[in-house]
Amino acid sequence: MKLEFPKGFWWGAATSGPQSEGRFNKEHANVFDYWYDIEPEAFYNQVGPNVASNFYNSYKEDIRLMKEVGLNSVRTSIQWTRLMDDLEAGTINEQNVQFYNDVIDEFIANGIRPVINLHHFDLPVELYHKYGGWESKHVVELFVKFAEKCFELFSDRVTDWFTFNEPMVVVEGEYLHQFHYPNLVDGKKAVQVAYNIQLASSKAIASFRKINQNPEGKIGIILNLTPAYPASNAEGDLKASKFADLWLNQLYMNASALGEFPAELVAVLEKDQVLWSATEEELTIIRENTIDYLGVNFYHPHRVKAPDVSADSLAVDWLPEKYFDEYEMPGRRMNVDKGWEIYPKAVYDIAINIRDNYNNIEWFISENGMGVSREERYLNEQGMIEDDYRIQFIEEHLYWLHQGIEEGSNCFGYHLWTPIDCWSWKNAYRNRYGFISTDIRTQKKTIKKSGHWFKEVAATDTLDMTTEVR
Ligand code: BGP
Repeated sequence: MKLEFPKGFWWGAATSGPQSEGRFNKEHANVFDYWYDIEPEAFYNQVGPNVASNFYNSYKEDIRLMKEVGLNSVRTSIQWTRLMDDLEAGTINEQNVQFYNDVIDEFIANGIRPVINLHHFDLPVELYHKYGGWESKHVVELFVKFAEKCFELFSDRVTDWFTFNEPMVVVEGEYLHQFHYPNLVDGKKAVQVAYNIQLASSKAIASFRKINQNPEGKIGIILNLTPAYPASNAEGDLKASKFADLWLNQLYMNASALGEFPAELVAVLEKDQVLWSATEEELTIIRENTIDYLGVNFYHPHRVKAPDVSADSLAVDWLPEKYFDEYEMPGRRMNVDKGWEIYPKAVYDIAINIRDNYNNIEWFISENGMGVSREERYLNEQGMIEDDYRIQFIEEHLYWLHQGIEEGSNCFGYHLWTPIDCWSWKNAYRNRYGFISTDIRTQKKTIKKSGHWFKEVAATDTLDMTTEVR
């Protein structure tokens, strides 16, 4: 079966500054840099972000490899902690401006569209220590200063911009589930942080509209828009799924794409006395500065059920999870290494949701991928990793994406996480996702079987399915 994708489709991959560059020549530390400095044992094999995949030093060779696997677009992020000199004054570090200029020019010279994101989990830690990080509206202003510098410096060549990667993961990691420094559990703060990040995104978009130098320029946000499937049709499970969808998906999706937070969510937060503090002026900024397009990261679905314990018996003050519990569906198909369910059809459900509920806004899959550990198990005699499981994984997701496009969803691309195996936060280099492998001792990089395979798909805009879709 051959599936044709629209001409001009983005065939690419995504990484981020903090996960690929390494900390070379950086004046500031982000929350992960700092966490590693104070508690290296929290990271898999005690490997931190100091070298990552060495992109700061090897970007020329790395981009050449990305070209070799046929990518026509690549997302990375500009690190706030690298670009800026004085965070308050909004002054820049000239040497690092040069670095990002060189990277952008190198992508363009290799025929690769640079897609630039501004925040990928990398809050400067000093802004947490001084102001409470995203709890503070002053930090929102400092982020906008950084964003404005990026637009001034690079929007002559960069046409594709995104404000935040997975803001809900920042909320969960920093304020609910303890996987991003400062590892707090505080539902009320989490709600304010969720709001402040949306405000930061909308304000950055407002600045973009004034500063952008390129008539082709567009700006959006990257969301992990993951369906929250109910465990059953029982009323409690449906209610749980409804709230999970409001909190996990609609909060950012509605505010970013439609300019309004979902009224039902606001009503619940108000009733529970945890609603964010917002001014009319801020809400107007959010209303008037919606996104041009959207990136969707999809790895695994959420499955939810009615909570086991009654909400009022929870020990902590307020948590969104008082309204839903995670549900492990019997017989679910798993990527055991990462512990995530594999459910490719969700991509179709996402496509239809965007088509029907969000004015069929333009969007692309900005991350999808399969993290596998000890991939050297699959090395062949020529030294290439034969990652047929990854080819199958991509094919199945592309199949359902294609189906969504056929039915009118306005999707313009697919990016794998990630071009070159990179550093994965707490998991460090445990699970590998790339088209290209990295030997972290020598930094030798080698194209995997999936990379060679993808080149053909990208060159022809055609997927010749070898996998039976399940
Ligand atoms: C996404 C992040 C990426 C990347 C990816 C893989 O949520 O945007 O930065 O890390 O997940 O997940 P992990 O690194 O946890 O294996």
